[in-house]
Formats: sequence, structure tokens, C-alpha cells
Amino acid sequence: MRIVFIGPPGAGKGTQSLRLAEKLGIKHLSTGDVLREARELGTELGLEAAKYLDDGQLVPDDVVVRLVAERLNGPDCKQGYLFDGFPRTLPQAEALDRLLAEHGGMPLDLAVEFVIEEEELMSRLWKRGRSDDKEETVRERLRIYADLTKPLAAYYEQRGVLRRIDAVGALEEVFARLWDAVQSAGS
Ligand code: B4P
Repeated sequence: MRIVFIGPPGAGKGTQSLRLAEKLGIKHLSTGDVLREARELGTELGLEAAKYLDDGQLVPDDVVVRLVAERLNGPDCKQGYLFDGFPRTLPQAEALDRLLAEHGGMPLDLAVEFVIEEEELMSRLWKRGRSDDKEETVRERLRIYADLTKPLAAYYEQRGVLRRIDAVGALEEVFARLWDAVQSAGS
């Protein structure tokens, strides 16, 4: 299966995607994790990403699309994949469509939108305390989400692959809803 997750910061995309990718036996790719790892290693990509990460800004589309294109070429993506946090903008979604067309023309099977209230997000991120989880930065990330990422739900709805899930509740409850969404994909 080819799956993407859309949702505001702290919605639980990372948490749920690891479990789902393991259950389905497909590759999990979090662009956020790759960017943070590159920053810790001080690579060229990491130095570029560092300028944006702590301020809650999106890393430029061309940088992220290059990163995903490299990974899509890997043999571990042949059985399918779950992209967690990509695409995050319309140009990224369009670039992904182009990449998929180049990779044998197989379209996405499923785009999952995590639906959750702002207060719940703030409290989760406050508890996590990552370097980009400060209140002001989270507000900026939420603003960017509403402006640039949320419109992707309509993009995927038009293609008939969108499923929305309620992201509030215990991890197992959310996972059960996600699993139902996976089961219903394509029907
Ligand atoms: P990401 O790494 O994608 O992180 P996120 O959106 O903050 O978090 P996520 O939704 O995965 O939440 P999580 O499961 O961790 O992005 C970080 C930054 O990377 C971006 O701001 C941007 O700068 C850059 N970036 C990434 N992709 C990019 C792209 N495509 N283009 C440009 N820039 C990009 O959960 C959060 C917390 O909630 C955790 O502590 C977790 O334990 C808790 N939690 C999860 N589920 C819960 C539940 N059901 N109940 C209670 N707590 C729960």
C-alpha cells in the first residue's frame, strides 16, 4: 500500500505511523525524523534544515522533495510505504504525483487526515518538550498547517483516497480507527 498522513503537529502521525507500517510490513518514512537526524549529523541537508526546524517553519519544498525522491528509489519502498509528514504543501503533493507517475504510475491508495482540537495538541506537545514544541513555535506551526497543509485534504478527497480519523483518545483507540480507514481504502 502507498499511504500518506496529514495532520497538525502533535496529532500523533509519528506515533501511529510506526505501528501501522510495522503491521502492514511497509517502509515508514518521516520527513521530520530524517530532517532532525540530518541536523544532528551536521550534513549539508541538516545544515539547511536547521535554519527552519526550531522556528517551526517548513523546510523548502525542493529540499524535501529531493529527499523523498531519493528514498522512493530505494528497494525498501517497492512493497509500499507510509509517508508521515509528507506532503505538507500543494507543490509537494504535486511533486509526489509526478514521482509516482515516474515509478510505474501506481497512485496513492490512502491519505489519512488526523482530526484534533488545538487545546489537545498544545497539551501533548507541551508534555513532549522537543526543541520546536515551545508555545510560540507551536502556534506558528499550527498557522502554517492551516494555511498550507490542511488544503491537501480537499486535494486527496477529490481523488477519492481521503479518510478522516478522530485523533483524540487512547493510542489503541486511535489505531483501531486508523485500521478501519486502511481496511476501507479503495472501497
Ligand atoms: P514532524 O516531525 O512531522 O512532527 P509533528 O507534526 O510535530 O508531530 P506528529 O503529528 O508526528 O506527532 P507525534 O506522533 O510525534 O515535523 C516537524 C518539523 O519538521 C516541521 O515543523 C517542519 O519544520 C519539518 N518538516 C517535516 N516534514 C516536512 C515537509 N514535508 N516539508 C517541510 N518541512 C517539513 O505526537 C506528538 C506527541 O503526542 C508525542 O509526545 C506523543 O507521545 C503524543 N501522543 C500521540 N498520540 C497520542 C494520544 N492518542 N494521546 C495522547 N498523546 C499522544
